[in-house]
Amino acid sequence: MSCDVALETTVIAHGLPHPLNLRTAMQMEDEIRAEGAVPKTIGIVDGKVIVGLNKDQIEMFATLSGIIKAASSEIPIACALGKTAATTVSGTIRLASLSGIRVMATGGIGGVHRDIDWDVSQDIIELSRTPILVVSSGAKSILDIGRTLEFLETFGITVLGYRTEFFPAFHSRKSPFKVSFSVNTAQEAAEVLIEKIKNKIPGAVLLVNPVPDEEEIPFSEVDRYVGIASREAMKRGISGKALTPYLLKRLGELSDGRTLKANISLLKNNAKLAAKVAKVMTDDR
Ligand code: PSU
Ligand code: MN
Repeated sequence: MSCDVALETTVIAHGLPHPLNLRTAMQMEDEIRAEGAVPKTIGIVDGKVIVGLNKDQIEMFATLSGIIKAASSEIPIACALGKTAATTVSGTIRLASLSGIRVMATGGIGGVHRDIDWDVSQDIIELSRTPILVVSSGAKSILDIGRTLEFLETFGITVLGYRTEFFPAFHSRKSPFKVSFSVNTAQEAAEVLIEKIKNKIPGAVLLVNPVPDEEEIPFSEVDRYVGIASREAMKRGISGKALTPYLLKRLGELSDGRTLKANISLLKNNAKLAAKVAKVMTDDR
């Protein structure tokens, strides 16, 4: 089994501003290499799926405007029409899994949006049918975390806290919600995935890893910004695929760049943990 860690391109193209996006993408790859694993950043270039983009290609995702945001359902469209598309968590784990990759790192998964009827991310559906371990810092604080957790449960996604008893809220180490189970080592986390696969239980393991202390922003503070940004989005009629990028951008402005700092810190930290899990998975085989 390979020692690969999959990384997404949506966070590069739509989640972080230039030039921080490029720097962070390269730093995530470096974190993975430093642990002795292999980073595979995934995207679609001119209709071709690429598992393991090179530096020039990553730079293109970081700088070009008008790149499509592809969840799993848009992969066939991008391929058939020869488009360049950044893959979300759902699109990335689908393609990673097809290549036999068993570990992915991201910032926060998509989930159930607040105050909007039925905006639920495809991330949840894809996590429910893909045998992969995804390291994330919980769900983005722009979401309804309680409802997102209920959906994770309904769809049979195995949630594991990494050295925490709380479900993290992306920029904050704790949300008001607890996780039922946690692990203390990458080894334990890898074993949970191995057992899930061995017992033929479809779906992913979501390993939730809180943002490092130094960059944490208190939940109540982020919550206030999210309230402001969500009301603005509603007023301006921003919805669907454009909503997550808009909210992330506004949080950065409202917090004087602190949400950005937290986002970058947790992305690197998650890449490192994912690499540790990938190492165990290979050494075990
Ligand atoms: N994590 C981040 N920044 C991001 C995302 C995750 O730190 O931009 C992206 C992921 O690609 C995730 C997507 O799959 O946001 C969810 O978008 P939506 O809510 O439209 O499903
Ligand atoms: Mn959505």
